[in-house]
Amino acid sequence: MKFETVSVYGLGYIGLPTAAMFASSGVNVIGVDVNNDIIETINSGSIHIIEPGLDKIVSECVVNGKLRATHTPEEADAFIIAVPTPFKSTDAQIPEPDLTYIEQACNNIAKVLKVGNLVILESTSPVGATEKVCDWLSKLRPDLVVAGENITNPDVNIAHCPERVLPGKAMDELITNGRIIGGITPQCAKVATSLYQLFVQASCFETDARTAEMAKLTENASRDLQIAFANELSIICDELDINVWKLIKLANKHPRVNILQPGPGVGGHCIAVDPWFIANAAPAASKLIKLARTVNEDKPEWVIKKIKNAINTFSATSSDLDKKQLKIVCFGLTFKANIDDLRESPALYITRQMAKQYAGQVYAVEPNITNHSLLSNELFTRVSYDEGVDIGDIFVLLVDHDEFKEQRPIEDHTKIIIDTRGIWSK
Ligand code: SAJ
Repeated sequence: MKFETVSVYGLGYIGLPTAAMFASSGVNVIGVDVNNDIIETINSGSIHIIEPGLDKIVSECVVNGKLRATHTPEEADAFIIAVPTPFKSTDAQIPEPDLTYIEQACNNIAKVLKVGNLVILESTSPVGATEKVCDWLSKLRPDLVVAGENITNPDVNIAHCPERVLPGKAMDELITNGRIIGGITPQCAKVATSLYQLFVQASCFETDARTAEMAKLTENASRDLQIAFANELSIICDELDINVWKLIKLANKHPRVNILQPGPGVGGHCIAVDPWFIANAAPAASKLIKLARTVNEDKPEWVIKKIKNAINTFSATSSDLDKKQLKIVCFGLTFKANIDDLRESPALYITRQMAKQYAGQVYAVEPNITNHSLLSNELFTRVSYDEGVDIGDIFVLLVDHDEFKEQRPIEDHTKIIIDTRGIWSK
């Protein structure tokens, strides 16, 4: 099948890099988004997110006419849905996935769908979501035969091809990562594979849609579990006065052991979310998955308790004036190293909680957030690395940005250091 035009719904962290990849392989790409600011930014050749290498490709493809953004659906050969799948806002113990954005994308695609089209769901989705896409589209377009079980030669092929790229390395990983291609039928998977082969240099592994949905959730749940193990170890080692990073380095010398790194908690919009999609679908059977989530969700509170203990230690040996002038400096606010993404960041949560309780005494160093309006209404004060080092009494290392590894470590032994990432804990 020939793909001359591809339309990508949702121009965020996944949709825009994917749209840029198709456009740079010579396909005409129409990006569709609900946000007018995003549409204007892209049509002017710029981007609204930070992803190394993306700005150059977008600007080239906009100039050569291969990529444009709009909020109105237009005809295309293939449609890719890359919209968010958040939780419903309920008080349920296990959060429930919200497929509203996928349904809205289907409503729009249905307006321009035609015989021979391919529709791909890339958004991380609970098991069964791709079948729902088939149901929605066939109800909206009864004149078309939409892919489904036992339907041979449908007018519209449908597949789930989950995105699996690491933020910060998306442009490389889009090309070099293997793809899981879950067709509603084997024929749908084949058609979808031929689309991704336009730019993916690694293998495309074909399977059914439900297995592909579960595979993506499984990858992130597995990482969550491994991080939970590292986080639990860090708490145990703190009680036993053992350096957890040295311990992990030693244990990892075993040929079959590969423990991940502890941190202040798990952030981002993937690993902290996707395991709940499994737990929501099979609550009784997902014991370990739920427990790992709880361990990782509790870690920021443990760090806060550590900081409060440090404040008490400082206060026990200080004058009333020194207590009043105590300054806590938090290093890093993003959800992980060397990115500008604050979504679900445990570092930001910890800094905000401290700033609420110690008004005027909390400072933050974050070299990667240059857009100051993003953190303009915070109760903490932003300072440079050097200022932070000069003014602080308690230093809390929350994100292992390269800048923090490269710059001078804090040498003054009268200061208290809480290093949640192990880069200063020598
Ligand atoms: N983290 C640790 N210790 C570690 C590794 C990570 O505390 O050893 C923390 C990070 O600091 C961060 C969080 O976990 O707060 C998540 O970071 P990450 O680098 O593990 O993952 P993400 O969320 O940036 O991207 C993940 C990736 N999934 C896997 O590696 C299995 C990526 O490939 C997915 O495409 C992405 O989720 C997604 O979009 O689903």
